[in-house]
Amino acid sequence: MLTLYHATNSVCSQKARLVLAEKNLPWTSALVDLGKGEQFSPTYLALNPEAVVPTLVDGDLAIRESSLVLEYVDEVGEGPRLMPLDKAARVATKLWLIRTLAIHDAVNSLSFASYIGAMVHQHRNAEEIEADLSRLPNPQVPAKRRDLFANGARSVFVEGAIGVMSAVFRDMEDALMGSAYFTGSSYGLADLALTAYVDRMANLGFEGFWAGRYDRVGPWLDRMRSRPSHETAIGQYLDTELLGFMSEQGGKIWSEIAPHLDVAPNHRKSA
Ligand SMILES: N[C@@H](CCC(=O)N[C@@H](CS)C(=O)NCC(=O)O)C(=O)O
Repeated sequence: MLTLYHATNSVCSQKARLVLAEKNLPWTSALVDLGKGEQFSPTYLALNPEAVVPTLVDGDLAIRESSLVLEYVDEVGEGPRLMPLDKAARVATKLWLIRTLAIHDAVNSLSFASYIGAMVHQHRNAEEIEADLSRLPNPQVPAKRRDLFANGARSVFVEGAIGVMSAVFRDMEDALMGSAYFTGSSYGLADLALTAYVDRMANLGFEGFWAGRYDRVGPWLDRMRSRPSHETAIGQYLDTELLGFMSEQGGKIWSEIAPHLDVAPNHRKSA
């Protein structure tokens, strides 16, 4: 039996739960409460030294990195493969999976500049925040978080995130030209991997990245949200209070984001 170490509202955990739902595989849930610092327990660090979720455990194999989890579950699960068989579609899928590292970093910056930052400041004082940051194994992460906590939407990381996501939505629109899915005529791993990030952007009230600019992204998100896997993997873990908080906090920084949407290199509106 597979065991998934995951957190309720983490985008990478959502990806892992989505693939388990799409492949209809049974799994044991091991929730890791990031707010309580459970990711730093010696038991969890032995599975995932980066102290991040998700980790999928299959026997004595611990799989870290959500994109690897997607590929692994797709391979071990029965039923139609979510990794396309067509060579070009497979390359395109792998490129999107690699790109999710940058997308994750950008969505993480936008989340910390808005609702996560607000949540942390509601529950922790400055000393506690520093103590939390000092436990993070990757020294680049505290530097980034300090900047986001101090500068919010004016952080250089938000500026970078806007550029990354502007280019991502432009390329999504191009990929959706002529097909309902990112890598061909059927739902695949690229659609699955991107769902959690676009869903988070919409929950933060950042639909302006695509609405009125790229006509195919909104309907694609609606299609992803109408799949039963969305409720199983994402919807049931989000309560209305949290959704309200996310959109309220996202709304507070949107006016600082919107004027910069065209900073993506080679930005162009699709015909
Ligand atoms: N590249 C990793 C990123 C994992 C990651 O950063 N996970 C976040 C949640 S989405 C996390 O565990 N953060 C821990 C923390 O904020 O302390 C993956 O895709 O699995």
